[in-house]
Amino acid sequence: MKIKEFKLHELEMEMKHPFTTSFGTQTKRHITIVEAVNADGLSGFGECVAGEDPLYSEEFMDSAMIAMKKYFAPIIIKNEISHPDEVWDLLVPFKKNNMAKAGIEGAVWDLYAKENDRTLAETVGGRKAEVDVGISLGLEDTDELLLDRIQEKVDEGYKRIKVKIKPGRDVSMIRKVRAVFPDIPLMVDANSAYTLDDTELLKSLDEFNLMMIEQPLAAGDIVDHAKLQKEIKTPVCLDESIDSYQAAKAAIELGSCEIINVKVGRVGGITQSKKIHDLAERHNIPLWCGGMLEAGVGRLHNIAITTLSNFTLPGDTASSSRYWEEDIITPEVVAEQGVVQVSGKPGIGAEVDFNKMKKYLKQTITITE
Ligand code: OSB
Ligand code: MG
Repeated sequence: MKIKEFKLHELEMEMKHPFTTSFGTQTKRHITIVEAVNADGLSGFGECVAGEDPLYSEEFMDSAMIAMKKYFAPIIIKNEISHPDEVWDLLVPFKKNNMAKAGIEGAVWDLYAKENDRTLAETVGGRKAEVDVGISLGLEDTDELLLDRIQEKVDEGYKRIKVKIKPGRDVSMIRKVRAVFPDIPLMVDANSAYTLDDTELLKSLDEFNLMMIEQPLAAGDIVDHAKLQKEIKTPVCLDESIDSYQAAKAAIELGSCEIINVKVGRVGGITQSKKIHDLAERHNIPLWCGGMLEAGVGRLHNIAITTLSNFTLPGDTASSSRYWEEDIITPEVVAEQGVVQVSGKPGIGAEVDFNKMKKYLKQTITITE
């Protein structure tokens, strides 16, 4: 396949509700939609999930834009490729910048699937016709507000509820949640807010029958996570720590986690996600697909990857309406009773609606031969 040009559509989307984690509050989302166009004028779409600021990881939207424009798009245009797996090989001399790489690679995967008239899910090797989803709830100002949000999402049928925690908003808050919702599938995500000095506190979460605790310690603390997992009963799930196949291998070998959250952007794309998937499956480590407050294109990529066999736990790919008044795709992603149907249409399975996208568009940068 030959890519003739890439278009980088920079969007700014207002979120319906602010989303607060231990590292900050977000009220709008800066997103780059990557469009790969072939000689016949057929387009494939990817989404770069880098955040506004380098708070979740070292990447941020402006850095990713430069990396895509200056390095990654030109090198893919220059080379003829026979399969999207080759994108990683072409980009691997450039270190890290995984979300930028994944944005470019995702557009190539969608185009490849469309050229072959197959769904993206089938193309990556997935077999499921539907996927289970949960929802991630940010920190609220009061426990009462959080309880209301949980009730709303339980009523909508989400398969599990994830609650953000941070020091001072942890044990007593979760105790209240469990008092009101004793039986819901519940997990917590700390986004690296703790250290091993907090082991006793983290151990006290064991009494709440949580499905897992996501990323309690810093991203680089793969060794400390192994120590923590030995001390606590609640399964540790790693998010930020798993930024490569090598990191996944280290975490599995050291026993740093019992579960992995795969984010396509964080690991550098679908090819790397598949490699981590197969490794985890061989080691009986279940996976789920995390989210980065994606617009529709990223959501559909997440759904496609979730159709792989070892994604056995509900992911964070909730309905488009979770964050957006109006998403940029038609039809939007809709979860019904916590289940999303996988589209049978080629590629990501929905149209990118340029009329809708126009409302959010800041600029489009075109990279050609
Ligand atoms: O840690 O999983 C995370 C959002 C932005 C950055 C990091 C995380 C999250 C979420 C929300 O938890 C996931 C989503 O709904 O897209
Ligand atoms: Mg997380």
